[in-house]
Amino acid sequence: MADNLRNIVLAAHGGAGKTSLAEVMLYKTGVTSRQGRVEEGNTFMDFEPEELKRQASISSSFGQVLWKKHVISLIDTPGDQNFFSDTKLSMQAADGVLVLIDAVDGVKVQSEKAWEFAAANRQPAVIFINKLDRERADFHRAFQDAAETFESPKPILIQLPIGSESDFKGVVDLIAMKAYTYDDKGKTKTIGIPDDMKDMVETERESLIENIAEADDTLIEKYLEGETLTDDEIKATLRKGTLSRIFTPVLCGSATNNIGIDLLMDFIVNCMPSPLNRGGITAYNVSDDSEVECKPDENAPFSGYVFKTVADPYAGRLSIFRVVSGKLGGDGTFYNSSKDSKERFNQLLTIMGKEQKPSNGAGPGAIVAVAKLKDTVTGDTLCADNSKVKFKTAEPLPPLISFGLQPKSKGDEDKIFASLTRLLEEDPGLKLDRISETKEILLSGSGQVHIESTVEKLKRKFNVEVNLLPPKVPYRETVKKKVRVQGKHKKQTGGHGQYGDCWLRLEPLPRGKGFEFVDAIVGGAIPRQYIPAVEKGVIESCARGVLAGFPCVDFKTILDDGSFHAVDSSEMAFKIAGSLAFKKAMEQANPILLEPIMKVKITTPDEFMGDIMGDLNGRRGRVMGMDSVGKNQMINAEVPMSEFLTYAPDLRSMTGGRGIFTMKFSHYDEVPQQLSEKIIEKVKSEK
Ligand SMILES: Nc1nc2c(ncn2[C@@H]2O[C@H](COP(=O)(O)OP(=O)(O)O)[C@@H](O)[C@H]2O)c(=O)[nH]1
Ligand SMILES: [Mg+2]
Repeated sequence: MADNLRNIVLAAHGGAGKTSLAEVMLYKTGVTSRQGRVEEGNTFMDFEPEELKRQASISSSFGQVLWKKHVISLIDTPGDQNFFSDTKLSMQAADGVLVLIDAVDGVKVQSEKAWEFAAANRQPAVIFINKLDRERADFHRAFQDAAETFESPKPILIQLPIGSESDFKGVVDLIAMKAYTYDDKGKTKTIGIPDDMKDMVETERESLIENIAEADDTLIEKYLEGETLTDDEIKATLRKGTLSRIFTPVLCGSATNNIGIDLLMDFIVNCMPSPLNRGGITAYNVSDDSEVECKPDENAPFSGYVFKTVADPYAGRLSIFRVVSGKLGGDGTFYNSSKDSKERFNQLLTIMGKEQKPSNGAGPGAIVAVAKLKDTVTGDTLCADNSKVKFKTAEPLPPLISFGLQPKSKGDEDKIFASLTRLLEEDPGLKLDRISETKEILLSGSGQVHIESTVEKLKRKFNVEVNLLPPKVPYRETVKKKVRVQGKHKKQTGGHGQYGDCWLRLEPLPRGKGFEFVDAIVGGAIPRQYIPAVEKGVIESCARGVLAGFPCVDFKTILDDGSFHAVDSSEMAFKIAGSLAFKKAMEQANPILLEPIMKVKITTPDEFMGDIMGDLNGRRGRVMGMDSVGKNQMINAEVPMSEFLTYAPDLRSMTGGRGIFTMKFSHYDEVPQQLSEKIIEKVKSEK
């Protein structure tokens, strides 16, 4: 079974035609009875409302076709940068990568990124130049583009198109030296190689044979000695060279016009890896961390890893995983070694577009799903109880932008937080935070569209609505001077009075030290039981500083004197006294604003260094160092968070999408005076 299985992931930038290509394969093999179109919102692979609205995939999806006694299991991925964590995580589940190139637009950045993931996974690839029927399609320019951007494994042409743009009607196969045309139903006709192509076909065939021969030492010798290579030798070496990543064969056609699709599926069956070709995957023994190889062997203990989770408010959580070794029945149990938990499942499932079909078993290489596991999330390893191993799985991309979420109906905060937690299980590229002092919910992701589509899903799946607020900076306040003040709360009119009186010293502490309270009362000036009340008063009022209401940090208060009243003093009275004292002290102690400073790493091709450095300067950034990494430069810098909230789109436009960055919190630092005034002004005007 594993021998006849081909797990193929479709990868490329958005709009290259991945979903359309999967669609035509499903149609051609009889899985569907008509060929849907992305524009009409009726394709097999795009079915989520958020995808239909955008006419683009935002989540990876699955389907299987049967072709020449082989199962081709297809993974369609989103090509947009906003949803690329899902693409990255899903790619690891495949054995071979099918990269599409749009014959009009050429190779775009996200295709390059996908190519890099494939290289990191050591996955063999095939390139399909698509959309040759379109106006301004240019096969040779597209191939040139591929050859330049995808240097390794070197792209080699194994087909040539017959006709171009609206006259595009078929393909010459340079291996079999045959020509095929297609009618408007996708039916194939074998024809002779067109006369006007004969010269070009000869030249391209010659350079193809040379390229293929290079993958085999004895073959290249034979070739260089001028001997003719047999068809079998050529075919076997084409397969061998593809599987060992010596070259990447390039095919061509049109997904929507059903041209060249049969040849593409032939190629997948003949030259793309089966799970057996992929071989064992390295895991770690849970007991002693030693390396083990999990081989694609049905008789080995079961192991697999979860690479995707789908949240469904009704059906529960669906965990999608790849079986690496061993086999599973239609129901059963396994062990989750990432969570140290035993899991049970009632029904193994195969995913076909939006549907899940019961399956009665799965072996090495199978991509299957189960519902309602209790502890399992994306990235977890599942294994047999008696052979506990853990895989190292791909990581999502770090979030780059954050937005505040405001419930449309008051009081929905907790529901929003709970529902988002469920959506995070499905999308590990998201990050959720709750700022404790403001209760504000902060959602971070890969880009604005990522956050917006998450908010749409939140409404559709969980029926809660939110407004997106612009990203907010968590400023802090602190003091610069030492002061000593009195806080006195006295109310002695009518019945039971209130009396609390304390003397506080307020002193600055170094950055990052937080808050300290020192009890320096001697001689019972304030009775013991009231001292914690004073501290409480200070803590409560320092949550809202005197400048703009941001929490006050990095200070020390010393309680050194006070007085009390035998009848009227109470905890409440001393708490109020503490709070009054703190506010007064803070006002006198030269309060200032602090802002979060982020550590950022920016990686970019050389040529954009000048622009990026100039831009960093304008953002009050401090460059800490530079390194070259391969063909790129990496800049380490510290930048105020407020200047970096929308860096992602800016960096993209500065570098044509080639630059990437990561950032994390470093420390708090003083806001420059002028800026501080503006921030305070702004906060006050918002109130
Ligand atoms: N003319 C033409 N259009 C195509 C072809 N393949 C895809 N398209 C169109 O290109 C657009 C993007 O296709 P889609 O499959 O969604 O691309 P994806 O983002 O890579 O999944 C859609 O409007 C398709 O109808 C093709 O071979 N020829
Ligand atoms: Mg798509």
